[in-house]
Amino acid sequence: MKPIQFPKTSEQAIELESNFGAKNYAPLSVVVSKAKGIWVEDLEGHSYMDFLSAYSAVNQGHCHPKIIQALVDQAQRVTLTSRAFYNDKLGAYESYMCSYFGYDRLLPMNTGVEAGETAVKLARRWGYRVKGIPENKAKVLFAAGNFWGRTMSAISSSTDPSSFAEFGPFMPGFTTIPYNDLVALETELKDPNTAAFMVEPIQGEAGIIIPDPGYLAGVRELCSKYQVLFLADEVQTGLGRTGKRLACDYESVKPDLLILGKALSGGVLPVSAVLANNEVMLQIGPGEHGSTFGGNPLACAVAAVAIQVLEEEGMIENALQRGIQFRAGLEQIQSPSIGEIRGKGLLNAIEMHADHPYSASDICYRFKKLGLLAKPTHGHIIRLAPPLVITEAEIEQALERISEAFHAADLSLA
Ligand code: IF1
Repeated sequence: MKPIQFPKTSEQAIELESNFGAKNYAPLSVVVSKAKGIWVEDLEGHSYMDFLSAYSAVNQGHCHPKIIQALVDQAQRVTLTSRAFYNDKLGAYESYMCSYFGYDRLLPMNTGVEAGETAVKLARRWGYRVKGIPENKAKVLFAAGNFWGRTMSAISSSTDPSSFAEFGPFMPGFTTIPYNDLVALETELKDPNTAAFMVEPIQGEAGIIIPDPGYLAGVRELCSKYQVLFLADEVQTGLGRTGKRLACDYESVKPDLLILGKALSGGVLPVSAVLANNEVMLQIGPGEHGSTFGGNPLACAVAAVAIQVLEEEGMIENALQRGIQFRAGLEQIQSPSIGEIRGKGLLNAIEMHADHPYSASDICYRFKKLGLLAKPTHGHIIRLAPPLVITEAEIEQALERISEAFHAADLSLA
């Protein structure tokens, strides 16, 4: 068989995908061929500031040298043993993570949604065996506007038709309640069959929706009061993204189950995890859950360093400070199209007036021509989330490009 021929131009790359790929994405027309830190480069050598960070999977910056070195070193020893045997990295990684996040145990998976599924299974099993919910009657609550992946369970809890339409029938036992609404939450918590409430501390896909101060503390208090597990989906908000180790840290609340993914590997390979204490985690025994790649030594070696560099290189504090700088700069951009600017740390969004003559997509296309990559969510919201290694000067450079894009768009309407 002939060896594979990779494209030499962006046009060739796009055409190949157009001719042979599934159509489950409509990417921005940029073809990334290499990346380092906050910068990505296309096949023609144009550089761009990455303000999406692969949806917060490259918090540590693209191709972080220490993470790549951990990958290369481990890849030359052993990459996958399956869990039929032990490997020499998983136990140390579990111990390291449990100590870092303050839980008894860790269950390793690969993608964020697998960790979410794992958390729901643990919650249901705990509901039956500890809370005493009748078999197959466990209810799990989710917040409207949630996004935790694309599996049948995840879309069964979704309120976004683009996620669930025409994929039914759906997983039973899931109820959605309004986000940021403690009264609605308490009403559902009173149902003795409620086992868990899964919630993002800040909703990502919904458009960087930040709940009122006290919401997370209220969730914690009410879940404890009604013996319901609080599952925090920190796949996108975790690992420094919002300027704290976890977004839950803003209110010093500790969820019963912590769901991590994305930047857990620094964007190098899929690594996710659920952390919980013994009362929950030990409800699943040998042979009752697992995954071929879950807990593989390559993932453990990479993830350990991905966490280490977050701390060693002060990325979390940098996210806090750069976020303050970034939002202050965004507020200076006087454009009639800009409605609200919001965010925490380096998870930010510009919400444009939905009826404005130009769209978020138009602006993102202008960003691209000015050397900055971002993607709209829900039509008129632009998510702006660069890697946490971004410097003060690079924030200023990005603000210049963002400001220029809006002013050029406004001038085009004059
Ligand atoms: C796509 C969105 C972001 C997540 C939260 C779990 C998962 C995700 C809070 C599942 C994944 C990804 C999925 C990816 C794009 C991206 C995304 F736009 F889809 F919604 F980030 F906002 N919890 N989010 O955000 O993790 O299984 O993907 O590893 O589907 O296009 P995963």
